Amino acid sequence: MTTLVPILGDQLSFGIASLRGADPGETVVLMMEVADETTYVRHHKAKIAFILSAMRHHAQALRAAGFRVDYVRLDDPENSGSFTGEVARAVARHDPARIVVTEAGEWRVQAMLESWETLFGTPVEIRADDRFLCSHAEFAAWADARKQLRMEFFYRDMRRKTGLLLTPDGKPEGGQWNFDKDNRKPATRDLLMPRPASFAPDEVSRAVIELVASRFADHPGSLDRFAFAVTREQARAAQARFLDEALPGFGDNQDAMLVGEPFLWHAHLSPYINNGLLDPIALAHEVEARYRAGKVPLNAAEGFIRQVIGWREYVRGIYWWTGPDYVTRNALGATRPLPGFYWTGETDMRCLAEAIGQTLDYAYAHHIQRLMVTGNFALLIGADPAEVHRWYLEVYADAYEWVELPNTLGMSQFADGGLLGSKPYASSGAYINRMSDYCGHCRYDVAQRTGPDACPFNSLYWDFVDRNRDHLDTNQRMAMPYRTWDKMAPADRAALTAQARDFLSKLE
Ligand code: FAD
Ligand code: DLZ
Ligand code: SF4
Repeated sequence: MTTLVPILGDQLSFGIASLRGADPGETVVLMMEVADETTYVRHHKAKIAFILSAMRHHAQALRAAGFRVDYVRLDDPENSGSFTGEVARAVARHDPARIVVTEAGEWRVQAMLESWETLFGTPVEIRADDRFLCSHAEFAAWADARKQLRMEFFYRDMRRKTGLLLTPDGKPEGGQWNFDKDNRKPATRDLLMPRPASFAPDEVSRAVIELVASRFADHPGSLDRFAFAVTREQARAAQARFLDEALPGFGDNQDAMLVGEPFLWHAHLSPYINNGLLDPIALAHEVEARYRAGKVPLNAAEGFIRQVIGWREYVRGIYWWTGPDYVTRNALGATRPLPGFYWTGETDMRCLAEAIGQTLDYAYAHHIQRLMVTGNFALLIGADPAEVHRWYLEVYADAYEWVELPNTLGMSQFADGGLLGSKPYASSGAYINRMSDYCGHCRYDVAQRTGPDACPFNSLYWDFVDRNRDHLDTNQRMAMPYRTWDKMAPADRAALTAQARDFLSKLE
């Protein structure tokens, strides 16, 4: 009685639901490197290499634990190129009595899983992915009961559910649920700045890198700085390094940006959390333990825990609750193509050159770079949200649709009309100047709004506000910008509009 257990590339957790209770003697684990997954968008080369290398190492670890693993490589001449095609071939090879699989991380793949029972005439059990705190049903019950969704209230429920950072009588530690207002310090250079752990590619990674370099030469990004953890042990070492060195400064520096510093005090753990090498809930408990041991301040511990049990769970909830057509939303009617420099980093706007350049080098940018630099610029120019979504899904090593799409389309591009967040994350150059040293290294002057040296973000911001008045002027949180715009002298408004339109007309 063989059970076939397909394990997808983001299901590399030993405790994955589909393997729970499995008898290694009667189980065949199927892992599949397939062309459909590597090319449904043009993933960054390093992202593909990371995912495939981690899969190959996970297969070795499962074998060491006594499982029989049927592993299909990308260059296997018989490879059909799709999950469904590979499960079909595996059914023919192993004649399983049943298939057990953990639900997929996105609608596209979930539809495949749901087709298998009819296609193969074999019983298929699809198990819930319980690596998350909040089930789909629980999120739906929470969201259906509300007129307006706000992460902050969802987050408090997750704190209560886990008991994280609560006093013995159930109150938030420090008397507040959220210490975000303490987490907005601009970055200053520090010789002792933490560095995330990096790992020289081993033989398995080197083989994958070679495969990716030849097969995906036209995909964006570089393989030259590949230093990802690809085993559970390495990912745990990366986690330990973060907890010891960067976490204490995480809160204070969370929104900061510095030229030539891609990582700052951020964890750089999302690729490992999202593919299953690390357990996010255990990590949140570790962070709490560091706080209770007096090793990290409350604003750092709370800030980090909020990202993991708040934002991460909330965006997943939104993704599954809104349905497969969330991706088509375009509340602001934006249609402009993304400029070509998103794939090269070649622009004289220093903030964008930094954020995009490091993205192409490392398949990584931190949250504020994604939101307030590349996301903000795309929003201001009126870029097509579907295209912006594709770009983010391609270029980040941590990007899977369930987490990337709500962050991009909802939080960053306001294309869901304010379902996920209460106001557009649009800003002039002043925000970037306050939180970074980019402007001091830029050919533009952040203090100027018009003229050849004016920072483009300034006029683009006001043009965005003016252009989207029909969509935004009933939003309470936009009242101030509209008041300011209306109070401006007509000649100033006209000059800003002309400046922005001239800039936009010259974008590719
Ligand atoms: P840290 O800043 O150190 O944060 C700690 C952890 O919290 C992260 O590892 C991550 O697991 C979690 N986290 C933080 N913020 C979020 C969030 N908004 N949503 C979900 N998890 C969060 N994150 C992804 O994991 N995958 C994506 O594809 C992705 N796309 C994004 C697109 C846009 C436009 C924006 C604005 C944000 C996106 N994020 C995405 C969220 C966030 O930027 C990344 O999780 C974070 O930068 C990962 O780096 P880190 O591990 O150093 O995170
Ligand atoms: C992202 C990705 C890539 C690039 N390649 C593979 C692959 O070859 N095999 C695989 O199992 N998974 C891959 N993945 C991750 C899947 O796309 C991910 O598991 C699904 O999006 C989950 O819904
Ligand atoms: Fe970016 Fe403007 Fe600052 Fe240049 S001046 S780095 S374009 S915000």
